[in-house]
Amino acid sequence: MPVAMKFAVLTIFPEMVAPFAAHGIVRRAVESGRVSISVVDIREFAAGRHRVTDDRPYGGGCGMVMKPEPLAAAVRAARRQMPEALTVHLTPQGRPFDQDLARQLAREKGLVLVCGRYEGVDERICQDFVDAEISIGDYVLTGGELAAMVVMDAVIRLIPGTLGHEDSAEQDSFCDGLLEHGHYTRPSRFEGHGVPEVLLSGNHAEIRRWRQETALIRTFLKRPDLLAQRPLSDAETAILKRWCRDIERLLQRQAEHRADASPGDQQEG
Ligand code: 6GU
Repeated sequence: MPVAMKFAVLTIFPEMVAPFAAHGIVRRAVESGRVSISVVDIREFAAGRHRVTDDRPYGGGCGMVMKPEPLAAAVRAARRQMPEALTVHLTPQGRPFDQDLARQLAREKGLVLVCGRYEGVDERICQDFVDAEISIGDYVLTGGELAAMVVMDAVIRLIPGTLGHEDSAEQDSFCDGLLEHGHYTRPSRFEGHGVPEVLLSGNHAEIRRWRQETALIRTFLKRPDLLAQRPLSDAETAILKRWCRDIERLLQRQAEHRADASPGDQQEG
């Protein structure tokens, strides 16, 4: 099995990243040879007896900055091993990571993931040694390691053959821009709650329709922003129109009830 994707993670905390490759689907991807993950200790590229990787910021201020020389040497060494790889710096200043970007990265031959620590890395590294900057969200982490693992996880599961079922990645949340429908397994009653009848019916066309409908309505209720930027299919438009009609009919019936009620009843309500 030729390696489909090579990762190198550059960090001063290799022990934090190493266990990532030891579990679940990621582990299987590595063991099958589809994926390789090498964790590179930036400190090994630092000079001197103390192998210092950070220093005080020019201009003063609090916090430390990662020195450029060890980072540059580590990036160069990783690129020598993986000449076709894209070098990515994980930073809150980067492009927001999402499923589209994960799909894009899954087409690369390799990724060199540069994890910063302290207040940041020397700006000259950002300019000259990095092809892309990625952020995993609008919050601040103490370092890029968790972000690198998030990116690797999302990318690895998109590499053909890494998931058990070949079609699993196509059925994901976000694959078609919607959240997923709900999932149920045995028992059929749990603490007073049943399972939607249709899922027990064995009618696969009906089940597909139910899943499509609940995925759409759930997305509308939980993440309307996802629908706003995505064209609706004819079937989806029909589903939403039917819900609109049902809601209008309900409101109409309520209005009729109020009109039927006597003035005395109305004062009580
Ligand atoms: Cl990539 N790094 C850090 N340090 N904080 C973050 C981040 C990355 N993405 C969101 N917050």
